[in-house]
Amino acid sequence: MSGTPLLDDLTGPHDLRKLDRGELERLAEELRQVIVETTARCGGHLAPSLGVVELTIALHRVFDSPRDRIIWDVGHQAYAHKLLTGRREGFRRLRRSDGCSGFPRREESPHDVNNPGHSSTSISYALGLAIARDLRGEDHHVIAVVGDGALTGGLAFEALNQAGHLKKDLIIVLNDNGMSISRNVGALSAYLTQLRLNPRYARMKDEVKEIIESVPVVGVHTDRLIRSFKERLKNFLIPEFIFEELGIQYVGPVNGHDIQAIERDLTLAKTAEGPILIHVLTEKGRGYAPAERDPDLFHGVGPFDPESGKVLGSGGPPSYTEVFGRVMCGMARVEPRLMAITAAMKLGTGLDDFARLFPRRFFDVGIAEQHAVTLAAGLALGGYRPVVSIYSTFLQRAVDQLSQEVCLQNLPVIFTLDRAGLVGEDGPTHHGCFDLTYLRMLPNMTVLAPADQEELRDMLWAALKLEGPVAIRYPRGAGPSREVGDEPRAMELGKACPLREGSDVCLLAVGRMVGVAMEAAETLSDEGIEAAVINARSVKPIDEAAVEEWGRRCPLLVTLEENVLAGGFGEGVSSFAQKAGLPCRVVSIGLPDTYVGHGEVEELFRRHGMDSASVAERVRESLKGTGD
Ligand SMILES: Cc1ncc(C[n+]2csc(CCOP(=O)(O)OP(=O)(O)O)c2C)c(N)n1
Repeated sequence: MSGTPLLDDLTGPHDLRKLDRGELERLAEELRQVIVETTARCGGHLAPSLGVVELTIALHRVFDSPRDRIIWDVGHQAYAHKLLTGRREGFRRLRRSDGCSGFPRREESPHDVNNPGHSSTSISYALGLAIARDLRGEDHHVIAVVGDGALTGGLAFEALNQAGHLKKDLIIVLNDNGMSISRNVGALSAYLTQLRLNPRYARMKDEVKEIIESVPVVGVHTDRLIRSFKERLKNFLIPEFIFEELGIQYVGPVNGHDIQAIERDLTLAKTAEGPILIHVLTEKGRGYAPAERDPDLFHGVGPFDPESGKVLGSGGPPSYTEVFGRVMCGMARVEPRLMAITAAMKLGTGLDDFARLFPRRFFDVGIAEQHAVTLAAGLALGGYRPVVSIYSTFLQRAVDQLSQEVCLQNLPVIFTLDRAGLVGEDGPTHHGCFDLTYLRMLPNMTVLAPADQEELRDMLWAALKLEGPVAIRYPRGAGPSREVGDEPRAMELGKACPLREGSDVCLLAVGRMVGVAMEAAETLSDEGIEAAVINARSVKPIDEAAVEEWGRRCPLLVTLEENVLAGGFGEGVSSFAQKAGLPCRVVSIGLPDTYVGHGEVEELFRRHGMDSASVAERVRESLKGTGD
């Protein structure tokens, strides 16, 4: 690796203005070098960050951050921004608990305006900040940097709608690389491609505008006719009018790897009145061949060999995601009504094979979780069996649709929530810590959590037979199953599964916590404390018969879940135990009422008293209090 003299000398973004053209290009190379080298060690969002290196340099040269406010949508592309704003040291331990977050964080730097992670929020934030600025009589700029993928989210449109109406000074930088995580989808994406690929529009638009405006208008009736004709002609010839019709000036497209060209347009935008959108064309993964070749894989990637681009540590037991994808294909072969829906996460949710094998039964709706759930409701009303696969954290977006559109009508929709529980390095915006709470509260919903990948397979097949909504949540990565065959075992939904006998304490565990409970039970056994372990499997309904039985056999019932305690499994068990008048004490172990930070999963488990040693200790302490 060569050195990074220019980056080493930077004390802050203001120093960027001292660099000449050649130096800026070399700085871009240095930034790429550090980003590749760091993500190769720590994992992270490589391809999105490589794509915006020149854009980030230009933004920090033209604007005066933190006085001017730069808001990154999702925030996964902000690595160059971090490096240019004095975080070189923390960046070395990117995404580790003692290093920089992988996303902008207000607590990390005054240059980070907000704490993003979920998509399509930047224009709303920016509009709010622009309104606040005007009310306070301030005069700084507000800039939202939003990707073409993020623009497929309904929230972005809600913000554009109001921005065009309020006419506040606001700069929207559309970072268009044609990619969401995978290739972007939808009519809007096709429209942007048209703008991108057809330079004719850029060349012609001024001429066309001039010609149309010069057509004379005479008489009221003719006036209306000509006006309408002019509008249609404009829309036909100059498709960027979609933004202009919304009241947002459009500039571009501009080459997103030409610092000077971007600076020209950004400088122009500084003097514009009202909202303005600059269409910047970038290449995802730019400057690192493996990421340019495979931007999907390098969107968010674990550690890899920087020379070859080979991802390290792949292979091994199948992940829950892989098992889900495989079972979906198996179920689709025997159930012709089965449909699969993803919200821009085809790869992440394991639906790539399904999409290839059953293209007419697969829908990528873009980053539109609310729509995904409602689309499923429509398909279910139409007689189909949709499976909606969304990460636990992103399904939070659609809680209202889960309630109103699915549960209220008791529709047979299967939800699979990948990345449930702690996800580790991506941190608080990405942990799936709330799903048991927001799913449990919904009438008609069945909520399941497998303890291993084989159980996931069995639950999916069992869920297919249910006539109402069912949600299955499982963690990131692999579980204890080494291999998973295709043939499902029969599973009675709603029944817990005893794994270990014991009469001193009963550990009633959900999902990944089953393994932790088993380990804790072994430790306790060595000390003469015999713990029963039950795999709860079903969080709703709770297996009340099992709770009753074990609550009468043991003086202490300990629930374990990878979810916040508020409204979770433990609360459900406690309230049942109280109602049934069980003689046992109930102690609940789960995540606290705080947002858990970023870091390795094992470390986060330890920190929050969820590893087997902490669980064993909690049991010892609690037994002291039972009086036995
Ligand atoms: C609500 C929500 N759903 C899904 C995601 C997962 N996600 C992260 S980045 C991304 C694609 C974003 O594409 P784009 O905005 O074009 O940015 P790019 O990565 O191409 O730079 C998705 C789907 C998310 N962050 N938030």
